[in-house]
Amino acid sequence: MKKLLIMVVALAGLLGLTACSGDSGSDAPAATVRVENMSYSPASVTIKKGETVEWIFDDNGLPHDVVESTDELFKSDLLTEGSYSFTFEEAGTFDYHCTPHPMMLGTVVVEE
Ligand SMILES: [Cu+2]
Repeated sequence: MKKLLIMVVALAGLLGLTACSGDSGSDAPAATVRVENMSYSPASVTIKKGETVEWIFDDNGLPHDVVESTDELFKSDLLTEGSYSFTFEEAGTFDYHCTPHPMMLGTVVVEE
């Protein structure tokens, strides 16, 4: 009986942990860009000021990065997997590219 109680408590703890980690709330990205097949997909996203874009790297081990083209406002590491996020605090149109593959181009439009 005592064993069962411990199991229930452990299970509740596990569920609580899961709910907590899944609830990233206001930090959840407003737009997600997949970096795959030598391109950004979608190549252009539109968000509002203060929102976050998340790039997910998944191109069969091929390394890519995400670098803002005018003055490197944002710049990820070269990544073969995982993700990179940037929160845009000002409105504008931000073009970006991939360092090893300059033909890979993307745009983030940030509205007021
Ligand atoms: Cu690339």
